[in-house]
Amino acid sequence: MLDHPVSALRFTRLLLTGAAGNLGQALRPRLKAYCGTLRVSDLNEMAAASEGEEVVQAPLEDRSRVQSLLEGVDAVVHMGGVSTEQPWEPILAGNIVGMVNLYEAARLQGVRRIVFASSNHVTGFYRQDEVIGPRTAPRPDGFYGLSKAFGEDLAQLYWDRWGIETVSLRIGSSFPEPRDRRMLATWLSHDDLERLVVAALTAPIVGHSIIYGMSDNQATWWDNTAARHIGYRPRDSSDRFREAVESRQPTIDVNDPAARFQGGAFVKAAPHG
Ligand code: NAI
Ligand code: 15L
Repeated sequence: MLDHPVSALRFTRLLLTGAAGNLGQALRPRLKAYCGTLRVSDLNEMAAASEGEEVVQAPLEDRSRVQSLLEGVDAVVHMGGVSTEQPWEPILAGNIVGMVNLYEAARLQGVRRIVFASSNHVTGFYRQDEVIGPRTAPRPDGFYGLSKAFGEDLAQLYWDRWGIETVSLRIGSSFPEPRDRRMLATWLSHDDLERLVVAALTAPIVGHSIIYGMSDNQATWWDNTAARHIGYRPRDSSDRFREAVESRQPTIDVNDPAARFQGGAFVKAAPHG
């Protein structure tokens, strides 16, 4: 949790989807500093509403419930959906139909900005010895990454056609600490996640911008120069965990696709497994 929010109470009502998930739970107490009312939503049960909160349990694939979900909302932080490689059906429901429902509801309810949790798995089939940027062509590493690429294209359509702004965050690995050698390059601390989401919500003009969600890690595969206008400056780094991670995982097998490609183990995850 940041000590000094850049601006308190900028929004009347913010919607946070995926509030029962890992990042939703991390963001829920943090986002309260930036709005009068925080509406939180998920497919699964969430903690009861505290003061200044509204809790709405709803599946993203239910069009009419998503319509009501966006009523009276200034902006959306969209963390909800399938977050790993899964069979196609739940990905279709949460990440494809759910995204269309969310953007249609935004259009009909007059919501002007969405911060979309995309993923580094949109570009998971670039190699770990390549440095790419937000404008590099997608190379998804599975159905999950493909669904996030769809989400980014949908966001672009709603900007071009209806002027709804989106920042698509290609989040790396946002956990309390990096868990393995790959995450030394992909790690995004929860404090930097908050900085990134707040920058995406408050930057004056974003159109549809794509930015990799990472901390200031010494080794990185992503160059965010093309998204400097968002004003995100990470303040954490995976470097302080390097020694511990490398001693836990002293070697890597360079012939293993999980060590060759940026998507790590996702590049060999069985979609129907
Ligand atoms: P998570 O799996 O813990 O949370 C996702 C939440 O979305 C869950 O609570 C789930 O119940 C909800 N959800 C799933 N399908 C739904 C549906 N059909 N309708 C309504 N809600 C549904 O994932 P996590 O780690 O919190 O990630 C949040 C978002 O950030 C996800 O969209 C994920 O793809 C993205 N992301 C996360 C990364 C990370 O390092 N944690 C990295 C890259 C992207
Ligand atoms: C993701 O997109 C997943 O949601 C998350 O669970 C992590 O595995 C992350 O990518 C990653 O690439 O480490």
